[in-house]
Amino acid sequence: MNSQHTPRIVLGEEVAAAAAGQEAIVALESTIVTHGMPAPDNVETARRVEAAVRANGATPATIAVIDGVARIGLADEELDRLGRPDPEPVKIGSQNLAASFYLGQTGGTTVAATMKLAALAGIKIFATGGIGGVHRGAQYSFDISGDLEEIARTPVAVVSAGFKSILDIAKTTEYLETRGVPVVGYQTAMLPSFYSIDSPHEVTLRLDSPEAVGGYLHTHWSLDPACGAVIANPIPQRAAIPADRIETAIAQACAHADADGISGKELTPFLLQWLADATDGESLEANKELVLNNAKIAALIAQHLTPPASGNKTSATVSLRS
Ligand code: PSU
Ligand code: MN
Repeated sequence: MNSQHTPRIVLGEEVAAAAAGQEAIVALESTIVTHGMPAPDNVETARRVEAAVRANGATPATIAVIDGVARIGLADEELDRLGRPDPEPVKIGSQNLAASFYLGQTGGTTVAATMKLAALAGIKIFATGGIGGVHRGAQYSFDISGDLEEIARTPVAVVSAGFKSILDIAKTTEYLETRGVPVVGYQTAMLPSFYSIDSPHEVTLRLDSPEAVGGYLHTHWSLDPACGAVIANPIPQRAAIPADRIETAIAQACAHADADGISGKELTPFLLQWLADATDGESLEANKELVLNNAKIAALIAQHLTPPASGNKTSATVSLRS
C-alpha cells in the first residue's frame, strides 16, 4: 500500500485547539462558496458565517479539500482560493471525495462530503443553507442528491432552512422518511422551504430551544448511533420570499435548465444562479440571511450536545417491567 494514497485530514489551528479543549465546534460546507454564490458574495458570506458561529459561542470549522488534503478549518488564503473561479474548483460530493484526494484536487465539499469529513473529525453538528434532495422531475432524471444518503448513514445533525424549493419537497420528505432520518422543526411544526418560512409538510417533531434539540439528539443517537438528523430552521421573516412569489421564477428556472440540457452536478448551481438573476439578487440576499441564521442556531445547539456513553453502540436501556 502506498501511504501517499491514504486520505489526509488536517485540522486547522483554531479547530485543533477547540477539539483539544472539548469545546463546541460547528462544521460548515464549502460548495456554497465554490458553486452556490457568485464572487465576491461567496467568500464574504463564508467569513460572516464563521463570525456568526464565534459570536454565538462555538468554533467554526469550514471544510474543503485543498490540493488533495481535507482541511477542517480553513486559513484565510485557502478560503480566498476557493472563492476564485480560476482555476475552477471541483464540486466534491461523497462519490468523488476519494477521487479528489487521489488526484490532488482542490474543491468545495457538498453537504454529503462535508458530513463525512466532519464525522471523521468527531464533529456532530453542521450548518448549511439548504441540503440537496430529490429534484423535480426525478421520476425521469433519477436526480436525487447524495446528501440524503449521507444523512441517513452519518451521525451528524445538519441545520438547514428545510429543503431548497427548487427541489420536489414532497418527494424529499418521503425519501428521508423511508431512510428513517428525523426532521426536527426548530420553533416550527411546518417544514420550511428555504426562501420561504413554511411549506404544506409537517416535520417529525417540533423543538423550541437549543437545549431541547441537544437533549433530543442524545435520545436519537442513543437509539440510532449511525444516522444523521435534519434540524429545519426557517429563514428569518424579514428576509423570506413568499412561496407563491418565488414559485414562478423556480418553474422558469427549471424549464430553462431542461431546455439547455443542464443536469447532474451542474443543476443546483445553475438553478441558484438563475434565480438570483431573475429576482435581482433578492434570492441571493435571502440565501445569505438563512445561512447566517443556521450558523447561529447550530452554534447554540453545539453547546448542548452530550454524546451517548457507549460511542457507536445503541445505548437504550432495556429493563424488566416493574
Ligand atoms: N445550500 C445553499 N447553497 C448551495 C448548497 C446548499 O444555500 O449551493 C449546495 C450544498 O453543498 C449541497 C449541494 O450539498 O448544493 C447539493 O448539490 P446536489 O443537488 O448536486 O447534490
Ligand atoms: Mn444530483
